[in-house]
Amino acid sequence: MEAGSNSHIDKRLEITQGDITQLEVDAIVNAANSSLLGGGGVDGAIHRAAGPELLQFNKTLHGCETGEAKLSPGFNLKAKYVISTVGPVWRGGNNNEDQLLANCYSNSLKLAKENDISSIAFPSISTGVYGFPFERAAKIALKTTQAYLSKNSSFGKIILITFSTDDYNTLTHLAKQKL
Ligand code: AR6
Repeated sequence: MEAGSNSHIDKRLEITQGDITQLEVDAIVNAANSSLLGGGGVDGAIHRAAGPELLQFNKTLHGCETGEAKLSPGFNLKAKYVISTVGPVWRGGNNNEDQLLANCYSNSLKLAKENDISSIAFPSISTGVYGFPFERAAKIALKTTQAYLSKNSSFGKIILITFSTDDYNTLTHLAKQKL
C-alpha cells in the first residue's frame, strides 16, 4: 500500500497512514509517558509541532497514570486539542496490559465527549518504545473504538493512524475481519 493510503471501516472509523501532527481534527491523542513532559516517538513529534507552550501547559497537569487521559490545548497544531494518554509498557502480556491499553482508548474518548470534541485521531499507543505487539494492540484499538461509535451515534469521526506502511496493512487487514 502506498504512503497516504486510507480506508473507511465504517462511515465514522477511518484508518490512515502518516504523521498525526498534520491532521485537522478536533483532537489528536498523544502516546505519552506519565510525566506528560515529552519524550521520543509520537510524543516528541507532537511536542515539536505544538510548540513549547505544550510543555509549559502540561507542567500544570501533574502527570497521568497508565490508562488515564488528560486534555491540553493544541497550540500550534492544526488540531484544537491534544489528549495525552499513557499506554502500558509491555511486560509479557500477563500484567493487565490489554485492559490498560483499552482504558487508554476509552478514557480518551470519554474526555473527548466531555469537551465537545467530535473528531479524534489515535496513534498506535504502546506499540513503539513501550513494546506492545502491534497486532494485539491493533485488535484492542479496533474493538474499543468500534464499541464506542456504536454506543455514541452523535460522535463524528475516529481516525486510527499508523506511522509505517506495514502497520497500516496489518490494521486494515484486521479491520476487515470480524473481531
Ligand atoms: N505520527 C503517527 N504515529 C507515529 C508518529 C507520528 N508522527 N511517530 C511515531 N509514531 P511511541 P509508545 C508511531 O514509541 O510505544 C515516548 O518517548 C510509532 O511508529 O511513540 O506508547 C513517550 O514519551 C508507533 O507505532 O509510543 C513514552 O516514553 C506508535 O506511534 C514512550 O515513548 C507509538 O510509538 C511511549 O511509548
